[in-house]
Amino acid sequence: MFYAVAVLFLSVFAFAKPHIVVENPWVREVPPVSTMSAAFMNIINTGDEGDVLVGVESPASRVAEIHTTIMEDGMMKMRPLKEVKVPAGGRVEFRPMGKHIMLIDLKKPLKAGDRVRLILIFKKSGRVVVEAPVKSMKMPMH
Ligand SMILES: [Cu+2]
Repeated sequence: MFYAVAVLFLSVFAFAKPHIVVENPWVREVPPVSTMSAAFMNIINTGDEGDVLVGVESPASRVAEIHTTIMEDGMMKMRPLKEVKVPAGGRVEFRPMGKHIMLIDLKKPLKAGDRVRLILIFKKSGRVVVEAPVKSMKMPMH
């Protein structure tokens, strides 16, 4: 009985924590001559504390960056982001024409059906590993 009470006490008063869930990750198929691609996903924080995405790594490319897309002088441009906040109970969408993970200097071409490992690095949750399928999408790059 004392044990049950102690466990309840701990679960109620444990430190608040973020809990990161990654939904629907995918990577855009690119022509064999292309050395860049982009990855997309929804990042959801079901925890009770905010977290921050601070970096990305992937064995598929030599560099991976967090980018956003902005309109400037009537043109779409990409900008690197140092971090992306994912508030408690919040959801951040990475999608074409918006935020994305830029895979730069691909080690080999990405074909539909391939899988790409992405390691999302969060300030509090640490490294979250995602396997993202490569999908063909007839859409503009960003
Ligand atoms: Cu980009």
